[in-house]
Amino acid sequence: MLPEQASTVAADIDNLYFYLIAFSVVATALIVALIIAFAIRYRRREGAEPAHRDRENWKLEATWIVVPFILIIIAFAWGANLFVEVSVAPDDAEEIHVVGKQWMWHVRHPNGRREINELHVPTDRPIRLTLSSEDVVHSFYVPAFRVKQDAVPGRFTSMWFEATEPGEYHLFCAEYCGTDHSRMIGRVVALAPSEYERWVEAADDPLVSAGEELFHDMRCADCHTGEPDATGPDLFSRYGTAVAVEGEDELVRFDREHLRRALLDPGARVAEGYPAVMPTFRGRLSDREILKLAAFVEARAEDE
Ligand code: HEC
Ligand SMILES: [Cu+2]
Repeated sequence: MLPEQASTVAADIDNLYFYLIAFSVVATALIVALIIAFAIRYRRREGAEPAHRDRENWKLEATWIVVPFILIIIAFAWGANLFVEVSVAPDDAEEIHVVGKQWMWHVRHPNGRREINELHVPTDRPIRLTLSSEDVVHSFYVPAFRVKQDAVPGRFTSMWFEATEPGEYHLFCAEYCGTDHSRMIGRVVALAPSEYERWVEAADDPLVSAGEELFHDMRCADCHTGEPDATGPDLFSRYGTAVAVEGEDELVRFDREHLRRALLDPGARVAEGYPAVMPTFRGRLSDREILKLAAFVEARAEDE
């Protein structure tokens, strides 16, 4: 019913939540039941007007004041305690910078490694994210960790978590931020600490990261999502292979040159089975930018 619990605070937060729900359900049921029972029992009847009687029952009065009071104070103390725990990062937390921008997340690791719409973190180590925004308010939300924090332009905010289970988790923008808000999604990849070290130390080619940013900025990612129902083909699985082109018997090799031609003259070679809706980027992309895009597609293709 709930997303998996993949951080140190997730179980505590769920337990508090269940406690509040249980309290509300029991209190509501009790009140509704009493209203109905009293309405029937003391309804107005012909010839049987109930007489007014003064009755005092201090025990009953004390019970319905003291019991809910204690239950609510428990919720308050528990919630305040948890709130402080979730708000204050441990001193030894590792700091990662995250910048929200319509409509993507830029991530920068302590050693300078960057990524987009993805956040790699080690498990069993507290991580503090320092968030900011380049344009409007976004919100960094990882349901499996039970953490969410706004990224606000003109100021830094922060959040922290400690992942407990290696795996991939959803990352959502949880603040409506414009047209493509619903597509401002990504993933958090929790790796065992040794694997994270290897990942973060891996060479980060500036050409590739510039290409990745262009890929998002030029909206390539809108059509080339990699999903089976996407408008355009999955470039990363096709790059380096021979692909079928409309109206040609022979397959053509998907290399840098094919990519360049697809961008500058998309109508000339249309991938078989796809509509010819790829816009031309002639005049909108410089040769250098095409090189960056090619470097990114090539690097991602090698990863897969
Ligand atoms: C409006 C949707 C759309 C956008 C935006 C878009 N493409 Fe495409 N792209 C397509 C479609 C559909 C095809 C397949 C038909 C074709 O080849 O013309 C395609 C084909 C391609 C191909 C050839 C793939 C193959 O397998 O033969 C490449 C390379 C490519 N696109 C790269 C890009 C890059 C890089 C960008 C961003 C600068 C981009 N596209 C933006 C829809 C899009
Ligand atoms: Cu957003």
